[in-house]
Amino acid sequence: MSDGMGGGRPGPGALIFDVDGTLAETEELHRAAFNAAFAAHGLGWHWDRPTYGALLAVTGGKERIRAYRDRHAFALPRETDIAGLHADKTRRYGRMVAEGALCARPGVLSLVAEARGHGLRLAVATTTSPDNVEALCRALWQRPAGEIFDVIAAGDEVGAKKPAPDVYLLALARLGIAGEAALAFEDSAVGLASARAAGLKVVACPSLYMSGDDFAGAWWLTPSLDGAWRHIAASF
Ligand code: XBP
Ligand code: MG
Repeated sequence: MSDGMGGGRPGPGALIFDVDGTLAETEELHRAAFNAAFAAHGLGWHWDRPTYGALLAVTGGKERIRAYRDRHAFALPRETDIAGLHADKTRRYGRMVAEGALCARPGVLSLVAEARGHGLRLAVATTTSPDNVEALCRALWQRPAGEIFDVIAAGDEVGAKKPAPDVYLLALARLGIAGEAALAFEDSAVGLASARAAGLKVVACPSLYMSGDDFAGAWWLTPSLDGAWRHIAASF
């Protein structure tokens, strides 16, 4: 095994984390923020769990709103309304996160600490916005995102969102390493496909909404990241 960094230490040189569903079970809070924004804008829309579960196949909140509007032929007056509506949703989500509505998934905090302690670099490859990553890091670690992760790559920075490899390729480029030197962490088949297409091995840890996904192709499929560092250090 090589560390991908030329240092001779076994294991990966960097860990790249998905955010929603991987660091925390965020999607019920996203759903609440979408519904609150819809109500505030007088739209008469409400996404229940089955509706939202189906809509999660569309990655990205703006894209999800647009897909719902288009599928149901609801009229939103102008395209700009989607951006405004989504910005309102993001503000509401950020406030809920800051109020303490989320906690880390089991094993996440210790995995990040152990990887950091062993000299690995840490990155994020997410479909959500940098604002949401910031809010989540402050809630989970009580520290800014830039103190937890060396690199943050977000969906709006790339041409195509997951399952395209773009956001992982951007994270790798910012880390200055090749895909085989890093290990990705994902909760969904869409995220798994994105990371695999960028050349990464993937630890798949299905989230609540994604438990029915097909995770074939994962390097390691596990229900929890509790104790994950030991497995990774021994097996990568
Ligand atoms: C999952 C997503 C996101 C969130 C909503 O992202 O598809 O769109 O559901 O976030 P991840 P936004 O890659 O982190 O799993 O409304 O900010 O897009
Ligand atoms: Mg995810």
